[in-house]
Amino acid sequence: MSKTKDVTKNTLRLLLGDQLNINHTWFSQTDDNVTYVLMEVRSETDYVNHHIQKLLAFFAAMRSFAKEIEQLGHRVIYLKFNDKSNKQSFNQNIIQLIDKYKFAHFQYMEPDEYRVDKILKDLCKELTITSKIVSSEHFYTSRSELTELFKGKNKFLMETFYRYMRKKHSILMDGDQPLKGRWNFDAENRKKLPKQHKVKSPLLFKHNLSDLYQDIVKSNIKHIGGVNPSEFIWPLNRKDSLQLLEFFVSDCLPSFGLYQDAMALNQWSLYHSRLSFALNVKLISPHEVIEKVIEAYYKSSENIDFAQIEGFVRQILGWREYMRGIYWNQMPGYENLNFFNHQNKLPEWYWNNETKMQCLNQAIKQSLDFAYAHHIQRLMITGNFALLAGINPNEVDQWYLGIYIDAIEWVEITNTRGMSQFADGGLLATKPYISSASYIDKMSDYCAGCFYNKNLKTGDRACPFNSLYWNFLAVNRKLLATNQRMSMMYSVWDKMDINTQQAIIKQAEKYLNNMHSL
Ligand code: FAD
Ligand code: DLZ
Repeated sequence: MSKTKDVTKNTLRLLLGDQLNINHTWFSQTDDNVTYVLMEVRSETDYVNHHIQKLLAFFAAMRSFAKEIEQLGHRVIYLKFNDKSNKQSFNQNIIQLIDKYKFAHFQYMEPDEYRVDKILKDLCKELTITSKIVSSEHFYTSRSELTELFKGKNKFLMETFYRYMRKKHSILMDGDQPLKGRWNFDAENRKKLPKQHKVKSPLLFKHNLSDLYQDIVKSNIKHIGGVNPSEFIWPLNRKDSLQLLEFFVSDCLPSFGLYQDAMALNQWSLYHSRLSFALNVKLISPHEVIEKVIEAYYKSSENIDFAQIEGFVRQILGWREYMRGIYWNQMPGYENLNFFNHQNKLPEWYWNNETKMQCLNQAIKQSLDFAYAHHIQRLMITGNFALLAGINPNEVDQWYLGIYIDAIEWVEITNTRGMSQFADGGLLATKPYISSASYIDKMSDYCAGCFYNKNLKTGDRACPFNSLYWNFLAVNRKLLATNQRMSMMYSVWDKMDINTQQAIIKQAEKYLNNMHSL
């Protein structure tokens, strides 16, 4: 550890709110010539209407990380959102700090978001001191790895990418073949939750963030959703994150894949890991999560079926890295895609869950209560409805980016605009993820007791998903009929008599014209 401070070597290193990686080489030794800065800025809090739990989680985790590295002996500047000297944007604060402390070098880690990447690149062009960008040392892949893998292709199949990753990193492999002889165990997974099945209560933390909450309210930072700030439930530091991983492995992993697509009334996270926030802010790494899960399998393969392990590894090694690759392949421009030219407004009830559709009511209520919904709720309930109802993808993105604790653009927009809204015309999904009530009923108990009737396509009590589903197919026939994977649905539609078809379209139009009161 160097104790002398040389002004000519004086370096400022920026840490973004999602760069809380204590295992980064930057922290392997202390250096008095290096100062770290973390900043809570209104440019980041105000670009979307965030859930209050997301704001609290980001700020509390950033504050805790700053304290941790300071205790290790690093020099740290921390700008709180209500500090008088805070200029409220990354670039203005950095310029001010360089001026004040005469830093001679500026360094930052690769941001995960294109917008922030551009802000910092533009800033570096303006600075009169030297600057350097380094890896965040978090992901398995580099930003450009997917682009290189699919060079010359116009379809980027996740399955191809996933197999490449399994082989490259020797994960769940037997030589060059997949362990257990298959790449995919989806057929064994994805069951409905049996009646009377009891899921153990999730591990919830109880952090007291009352003071921070009061300060946010006082500062008028706009936000949505509810919270009990004196018992904040999300992991805020590395210790919490590791504990949550332990809980997942012991209590959820044995049933993860099996009930991965299940949905149930009053069960907000089922067997999901709820690790996405900790992962996305880099409190925990994808490598250690995967290693822990595989280790658990080898320790007790009699309790944990291989299908569960493969299902989970696919999410992190496959989907997560794949989405990051797609993001850097497609940005900028992805944020403007609108394949179906959807222009409808998001119904008001997405913000207050006041809808009679029980599935949407449940998924939105828990999103407002916990800043969390699991994948199939995001895809097949809120996303499915938005797509069938022709909502403008900009509005859909704003909602997803604001409401979820784990929402950072690189992983939000690819999932929302790409996977869920098919706004990229099928770059990453081979067909739109849409369904009528029958899928929702198959995978959940939401339809029982709902105001609407899952079996009806027309009439005042007909489940809106039914007519909207067929209407979507009819309206978008030109864009979708050439897709082989849609042909079965079109042949079912074509077999309906014309009167039935007309009645369904009329019903859908009625619902679309009254979407806000559904
Ligand atoms: P688990 O079900 O336990 O899965 C484990 C981990 O796998 C997750 O923590 C996550 O890191 C990774 N993972 C799983 N599915 C995906 C996926 N499709 N893409 C990327 N990583 C995945 N995930 C985000 O992290 N941030 C988002 O903003 C986000 N927005 C989404 C929007 C829509 C419309 C959809 C359909 C999905 C979105 N996802 C997003 C992906 C996924 O729904 C969440 O990662 C998951 O629900 C987080 O909960 P969990 O940690 O309990 O996940
Ligand atoms: C999401 C978020 C919020 C709400 N606030 C901050 C902040 O004040 N300071 C910060 O450094 N980061 C914040 N973030 C995360 C960023 O908006 C952004 O998504 C990531 O840093 C991009 O990689």
